[in-house]
Amino acid sequence: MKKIRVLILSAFIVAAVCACGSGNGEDSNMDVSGNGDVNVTADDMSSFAAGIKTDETESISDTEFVHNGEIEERCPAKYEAARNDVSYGEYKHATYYSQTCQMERGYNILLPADYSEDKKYPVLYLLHGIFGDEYSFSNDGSNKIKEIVGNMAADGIIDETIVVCPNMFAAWEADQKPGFDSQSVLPYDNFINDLVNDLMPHIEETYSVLAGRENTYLAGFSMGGRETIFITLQRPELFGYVCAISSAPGLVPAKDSFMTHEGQMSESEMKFADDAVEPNVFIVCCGTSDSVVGTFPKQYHELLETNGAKHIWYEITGADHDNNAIKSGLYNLFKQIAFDKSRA
Ligand code: FER
Repeated sequence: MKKIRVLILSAFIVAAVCACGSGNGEDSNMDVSGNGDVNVTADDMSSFAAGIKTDETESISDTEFVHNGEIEERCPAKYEAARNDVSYGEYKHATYYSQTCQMERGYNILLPADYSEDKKYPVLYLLHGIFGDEYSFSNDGSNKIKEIVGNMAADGIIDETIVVCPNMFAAWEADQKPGFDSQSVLPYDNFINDLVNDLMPHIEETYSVLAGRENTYLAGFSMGGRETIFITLQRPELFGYVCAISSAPGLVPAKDSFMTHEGQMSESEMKFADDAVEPNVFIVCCGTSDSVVGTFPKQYHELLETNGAKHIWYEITGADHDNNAIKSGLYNLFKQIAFDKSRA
């Protein structure tokens, strides 16, 4: 199954690149519309949602944790490996009513194993990639989210943390479907409204969470990384710690092999408002071998830098559009949180 997914995705990427280069798309998985945009009809797009599947054979460095502000490109084995003496949380599915979408919507929540109403916890909102839903991360054990958050808390590096995995496709009509064209990505751009006005209030009412930006974190992969940057720039007062991993194009006008992007904002708008409270930590990262979003995350970094928006940029040598990037981003986000809070 893993190999089939990789094959379908690889074939899709090659076909999309060819379709763009030649100006025609006659592959059976493709339907290239008159405006040059690509509509995906392949059934299994889960590799986009949560990253290209990797065989877990790569050796990872394993040094002692050092409490400093340095980025480590790879998540150390010590933090992604399941330990016998640590109890990990389990994902639970639940729903909330979204005024934004006018419908009941689902999310998965990873509560610490010993979650108790007597304690209060920080919350990480974690956004999936295109074609994904609230199961994209919870159904993929190889992203090691449970292990990374559980091990770092067990070692006392971070506080026990709740992870919320929403469905980022905030459609307002039942027949809207995700795809590679301007109309089909609008529900992703609408997620900011669902998150801020519906999901966050629901989480804060339903679970024992710590309020405020110091305790509210945002991260996302690919399409989720793009929306993470968008939401952070729009509402920096809500999120103190942010990580955008392998972010998809389209935040600013662009054209890639999948589609032409009108852009959610202009290049010069890609910054915080002059009087904004900025996040304490804002990471933008990407693998150096990303076969899906290429150098778009680097372009975002350069624009943020040009426009004076403080952030940390790093690359994960050799990582593709995959869980190596996701593990790295999450590990480094938690490491930065730990270091920043230790200095407070
Ligand atoms: C695009 C390239 C990649 C795009 C989205 C993606 C909407 C997202 C990939 C992913 O989420 O894995 O042009 O346009």
